[in-house]
Amino acid sequence: MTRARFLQMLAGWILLLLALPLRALAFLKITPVTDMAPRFTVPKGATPPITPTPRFYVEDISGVPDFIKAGAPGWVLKIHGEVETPLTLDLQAIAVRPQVRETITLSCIGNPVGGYALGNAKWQGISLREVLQQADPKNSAEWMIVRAADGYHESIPIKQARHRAGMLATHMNGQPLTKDHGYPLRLLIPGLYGIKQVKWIQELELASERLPGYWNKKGWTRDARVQIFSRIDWPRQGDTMRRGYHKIRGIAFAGDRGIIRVQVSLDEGKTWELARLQSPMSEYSWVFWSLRVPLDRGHHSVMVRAGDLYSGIQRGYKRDPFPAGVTGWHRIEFEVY
Ligand SMILES: Nc1nc2c(c(=O)[nH]1)N[C@H]1C(S)=C(S)[C@@H](COP(=O)(O)O)O[C@H]1N2
Ligand SMILES: [Mo]
Repeated sequence: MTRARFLQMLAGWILLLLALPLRALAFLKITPVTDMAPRFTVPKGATPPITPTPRFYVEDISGVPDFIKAGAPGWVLKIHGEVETPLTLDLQAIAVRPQVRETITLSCIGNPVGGYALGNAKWQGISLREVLQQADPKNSAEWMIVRAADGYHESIPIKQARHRAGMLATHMNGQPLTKDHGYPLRLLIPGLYGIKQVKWIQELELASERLPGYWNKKGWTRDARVQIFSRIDWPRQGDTMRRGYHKIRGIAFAGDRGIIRVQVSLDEGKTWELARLQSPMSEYSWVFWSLRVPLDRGHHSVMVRAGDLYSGIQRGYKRDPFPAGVTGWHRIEFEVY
């Protein structure tokens, strides 16, 4: 063993010992989210309908891999395993296939109530469903295992992988994917949290058994279906404003299930008023809601909840992001003078 290797090991053990108390707390549910840490910014003004790429949240286990930093020389995507026709696609082969475009909102499963670790972008790429059709999975293929250049991996049931809008994306907001967001190729399947939307993809393996995903091995959900989410964007916590009419507004999102209503309460949940919905940019995009209300002098609170096509109204029960995404209503307080 070299000296450098020994020191590296020693550092590893010390870090592990330091991490142990944190882990113990995680078990007690005091700090349940120890290492899922999406990086995001809270926009100063109104939330733009399409999140500009530089302001789109970023989340990954160890940053951009060196191979990608170097420009991913000789990169290919391998589709193999339980298929009749294994495929190898390079960037040229991907560029000449029919292109699909869709607006899809992406949310980190670690996003807290009222949080900003979600963004909406216009994606372009090739249809995952068509690639799978061409590879021709055998009957034994139940799972699609996705592997990436940073060692990250996920398993997706083949039925979900065949989602009609599932995409292998090369472009985001009209530009080639940035390295942060998965250059040269990332997965996007509407309805699922970010943990399934693998960046820097190198391999799709069709298999009869699933391989537990990176986060699943740490106790997070195995299916990662997006929970209904709604957020108040204006007013902000602690704002002050003059008495009179004001427009409360925000966003709501439910993966691929479509928001059908948003309700707002100004009396701690005793009564709920129906907000106005803007038409969504796509079936898979967040929607903007607003409600014009008269406000009298005093201290106020506002809460929001949303409903989708299939799961009724958002539950008020506050649950941490771990292990399956937050539930609970966003609530803020403000003053009127
Ligand atoms: N290869 C790889 N893909 C990944 C991850 C990762 O760590 N490695 N993190 C996932 C998580 S948890 C999220 S929320 C999304 C975030 O995508 P973004 O950084 O483009 O916003 O990427 C997903 N894809
Ligand atoms: Mo995430």
